[in-house]
Amino acid sequence: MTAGRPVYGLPSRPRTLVMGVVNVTPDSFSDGGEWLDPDEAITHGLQLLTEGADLVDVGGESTRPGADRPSTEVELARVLPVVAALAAAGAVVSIDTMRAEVAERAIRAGASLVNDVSGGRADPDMLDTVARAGVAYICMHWRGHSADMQSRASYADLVGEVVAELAEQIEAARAAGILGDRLVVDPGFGFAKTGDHNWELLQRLPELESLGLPMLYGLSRKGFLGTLLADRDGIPRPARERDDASLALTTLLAWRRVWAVRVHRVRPHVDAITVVERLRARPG
Ligand code: PMM
Repeated sequence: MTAGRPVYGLPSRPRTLVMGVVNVTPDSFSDGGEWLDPDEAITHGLQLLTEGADLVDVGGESTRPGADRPSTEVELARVLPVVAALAAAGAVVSIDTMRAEVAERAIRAGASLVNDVSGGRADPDMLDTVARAGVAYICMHWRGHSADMQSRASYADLVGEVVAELAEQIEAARAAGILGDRLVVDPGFGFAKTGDHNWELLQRLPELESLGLPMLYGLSRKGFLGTLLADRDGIPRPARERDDASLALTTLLAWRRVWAVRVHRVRPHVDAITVVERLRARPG
C-alpha cells in the first residue's frame, strides 16, 4: 500500500494515480503507430489529461519483445515536441527512455519524471543525469534490451531475484544522488518475464512491496492477458481488446492502494479507482 506517498514534483492524491501512455512509436505492441505524428500524440495526451490522467508518460522507443532500437536522434525527434507541448499545457509529464541524453533534453523541455525501463542498466550516465536534474525516477526491473530479453526470463527464485536486482539498482540510484522521495519502483511486467512469471509476481505483491518505495505497475494490454484470453484456436486476444482485463487488474491494485498504474485508456481506470475509493469510505 503506497498510494498517497508523496513523490517529488508529482501530484499526491489519497488514491492510486493513473499514468496515461503516449507512445510516439511506429511499433509498440499495444498501440504502435497510432500516435507517431507529434500533433496526434499531443492531442492524444491532452485527451488523456481530460479523462483524468494524473501523469502522462511519453516514450519514443518501443520495448516490445524483439524490437530494434531507434537512434538517439530519432527518439529525440519523436518525444521532445510532445513533452514540450504537454508540459506547456500544464501536464505532469514523464519521459519513458533508457537514454540519459533523451532524459536530460526531455527534462529541459518540461518533463518532471524519468521512467527508465532499464532501471539504470542500459545507459551508464542515466543515474547521474537524473540526480543532477533533481527529478523523480522510476526504476524498473530489467535484464536486457528487447531484442533478446525473453531469453533472460529464467529464475530459480523469481520474487527473490526480482527484489534483489531492484534493490541493487535502487542502491545505485541512491549512490548517484537520487535521494529521498524521488524514487519509484516497478517490477517490469513482461520484461524478461514469461506470462507465468507475471502472474506469480501479481500473486506475491506484498513481497515486492517490501522494498518500501512507491510502486508503479504497467500491466495494461500486456501479452500475458492476450494469452489468458486466447480464442478457441489459441490465437491471443489482440492488444487493443485487452482493456477490460487490464481494468480488472487496476481494480484489484487500487484496492491494494498501489502508488500508480500505467495504462493506455485512462477514463475507465480513473472510474474504477473512484469506485474502489467510494467503497472503502466508511459510512457517516
Ligand atoms: N511497459 C512498457 C513501456 N514502458 N514503463 C514502465 N515503468 N513500466 C512498464 O511496464 C512499461 C513501461 C511497454 O508497454 P507499452 O508498449 O504499452 O508502452
